[in-house]
Amino acid sequence: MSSSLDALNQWVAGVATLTKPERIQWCDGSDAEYRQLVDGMLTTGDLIALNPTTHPRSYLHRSNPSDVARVEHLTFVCTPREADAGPNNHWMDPAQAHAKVDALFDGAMQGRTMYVIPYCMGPIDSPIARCGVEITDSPYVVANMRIMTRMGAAALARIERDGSFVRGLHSTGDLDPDKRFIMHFPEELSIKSIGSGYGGNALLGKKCHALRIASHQARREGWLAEHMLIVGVEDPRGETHYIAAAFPSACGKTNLAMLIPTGGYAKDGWKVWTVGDDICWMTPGDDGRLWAINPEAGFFGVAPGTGANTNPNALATLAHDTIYTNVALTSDNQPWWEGLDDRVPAVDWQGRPYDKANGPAAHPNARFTVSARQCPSYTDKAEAAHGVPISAIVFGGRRPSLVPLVFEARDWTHGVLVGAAMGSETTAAATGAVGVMRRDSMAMKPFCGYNFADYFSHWLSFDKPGAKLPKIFHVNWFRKDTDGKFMWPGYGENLRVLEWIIRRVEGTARGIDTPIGTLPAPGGINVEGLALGQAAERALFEVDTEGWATEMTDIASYLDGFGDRLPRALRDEQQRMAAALANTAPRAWAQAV
Ligand code: OXD
Ligand code: MN
Repeated sequence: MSSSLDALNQWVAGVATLTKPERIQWCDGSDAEYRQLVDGMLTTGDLIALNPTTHPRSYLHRSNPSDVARVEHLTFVCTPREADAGPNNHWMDPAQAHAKVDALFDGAMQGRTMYVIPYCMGPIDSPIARCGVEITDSPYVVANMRIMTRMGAAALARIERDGSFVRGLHSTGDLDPDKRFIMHFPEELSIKSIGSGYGGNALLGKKCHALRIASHQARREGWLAEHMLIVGVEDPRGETHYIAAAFPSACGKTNLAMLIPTGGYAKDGWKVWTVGDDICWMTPGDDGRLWAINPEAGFFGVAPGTGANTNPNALATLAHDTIYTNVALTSDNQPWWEGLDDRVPAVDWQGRPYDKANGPAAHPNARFTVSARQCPSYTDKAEAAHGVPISAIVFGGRRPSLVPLVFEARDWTHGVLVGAAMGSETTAAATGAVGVMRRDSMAMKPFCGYNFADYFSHWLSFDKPGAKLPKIFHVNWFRKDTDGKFMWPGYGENLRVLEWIIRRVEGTARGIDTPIGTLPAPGGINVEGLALGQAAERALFEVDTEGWATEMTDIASYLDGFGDRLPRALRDEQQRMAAALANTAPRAWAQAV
């Protein structure tokens, strides 16, 4: 037996001694195993069968109402030195963290089945893919991991070949929020999560492995693990550019990844291909370009807001074989959420008869888990071992004011600053207040497994001789007018912005240089048929130099928080931008557009 399988067996035995399960089940990822798990959960009530005519083989899971989102304040990066975790993470000394959670894991699986899940993040034969093993006492987690990862026998065979794997230990514990911890030990390639059954806290292949542990690993090995969707945009000539875009949680990554061309774009033959909706692993290829894979095999998407007008591809994807979490039900047992349609639900996400006095029928962070292969726009290229070449990187957040619809960074270093300075309003994907503006560098604030200052240096290090790096852009779909209404229609119309991005990459679209970057030249973005109105057209394409000067001061103090560890080049870039803004007459750029 190989040494990695020996190590795996020893670890499983050690965990069993600690957690004392009634039985151990090694998961093979087969259909029969999935059926058996689902049948078991239907019996215990962990799953509720949905209307089999409208939603074949689809189920609802209701989580404990105290356990519906990621818990950033209970999520720790446990590096031997606190400074290595950085001000962007909560830190705990590894020995103390192990002791704290091991005490909670002691006997935690008594009377329960302990599942051992070998999984692969990425196509099973991809050199960019990495494997892990999750041990859990939650059959809901196993069923979700089967959809979200390449799980079972093939992954175990790869672990044997690779000789190493990430160890993830999970137990739902007693769901007491005071005994809930999501601990990461990047240097040990291990994760311990207890007290939550929620996806981002419990499906350890996703945020814990594919972002926090992988980002740490990627730094050491020279690649990038990012909170990005990957989308292919094919123009009428049949040329496809792949774009990787980082938006914070619940800011439209799934919608952009599944965009459907409408109007003239559909008529002219534009096509959009989905590679991934949440996570992107990128590595430099022999040709100097960045090549990317989606390490996941499914979508764990936010249901509210998903409808026929916003994301028809998602609706088609959800037609069958889907696990829903915390959605509402109609009287004939169909899943329902705000934004789906105008039916009135019968039962809310907590199983109570629907009463609007109790708030939304579906939890705002209600989710669907579904295989990517069910998505009509999913492309075979997502299964390519070497990945897809990335032409453009896009950053963006929810910015109701100031930030224009789109701009392009001057060069890689400026682009890294644009990503590092990203701000966004918080959403329901994590516990805590919603709608509060915070800096969320590269949309990785909750997910970077090490000090952001070192992460920025790592990003900068890709700019070296021979590199053919993607161009970097920033977008903002969330600009609001004085009545609080969105100025840009978003969704399918975002293809207009992607077209400009692609044309910039090809060198055929004109732009205007401004102190914040290059904006579209007048007429550069096709706004035909949108009836934006003059005020919106102006605001979406203006640079408010005074507002940006204030923004730069705020960015400077954010960067100060990283002290001496912050790379000099990033500080210089910020000062260069601030000086350019100071030397520019107020609103000059708005007039140019
Ligand atoms: C997610 C998140 O679940 O970012 O994707 O919270
Ligand atoms: Mn996410």
